[in-house]
Amino acid sequence: MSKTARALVLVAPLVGLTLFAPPAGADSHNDPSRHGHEVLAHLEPIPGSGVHGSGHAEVEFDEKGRIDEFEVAAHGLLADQPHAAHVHFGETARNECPTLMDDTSGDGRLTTTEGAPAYGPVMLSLTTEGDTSPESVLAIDRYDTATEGTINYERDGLFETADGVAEAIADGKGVVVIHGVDYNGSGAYDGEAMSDLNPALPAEATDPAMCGVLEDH
Ligand SMILES: [Cu+2]
Repeated sequence: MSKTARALVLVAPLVGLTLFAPPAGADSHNDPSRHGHEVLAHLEPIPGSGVHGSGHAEVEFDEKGRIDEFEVAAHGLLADQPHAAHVHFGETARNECPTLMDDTSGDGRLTTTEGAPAYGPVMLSLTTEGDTSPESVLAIDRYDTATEGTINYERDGLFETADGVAEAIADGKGVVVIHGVDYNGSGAYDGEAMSDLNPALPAEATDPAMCGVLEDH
């Protein structure tokens, strides 16, 4: 704690101020005061994706630290196509959005795999119904379609997560990634490059489009 902060902590109770919220991450996950705890992400285009737009995501936790509400709103995505969206997290990842420094192939585009050192593997699939585990990573018929390029995703109810995933997200390490781009401007997922995740799909269908880290605000 800085000298100034320490001085303020000492002074604040004296003057009846409640300026200081508990430091993020310092409280226990079982602390009932964490009820309603939420983390937010500002979503920005992935470098090299050709996407122009923005968005945000919001995750709410219940009193036991489980995820019980997830919202994602974004615009500027390829219109009227499904967009897979996930929370990525990895113990050894940088827990951030990738930059063109991660473009190991040097083609000026980031595949999902090239972004992994930044955001890690898929830990939660933001499907509209059914399973939300990494198994649903490309369950494309259960992801939102971007009507006129806009996604408004909202899912209530407890999300099943593997051990440590909800905690990692609550602690600001989860990265929201929306996939699906249109490099050639054709208005559809096509082109000669194939996906690094599924060789039967065009790369455009799975390359990352937007990204943001879920953090306390
Ligand atoms: Cu993903």
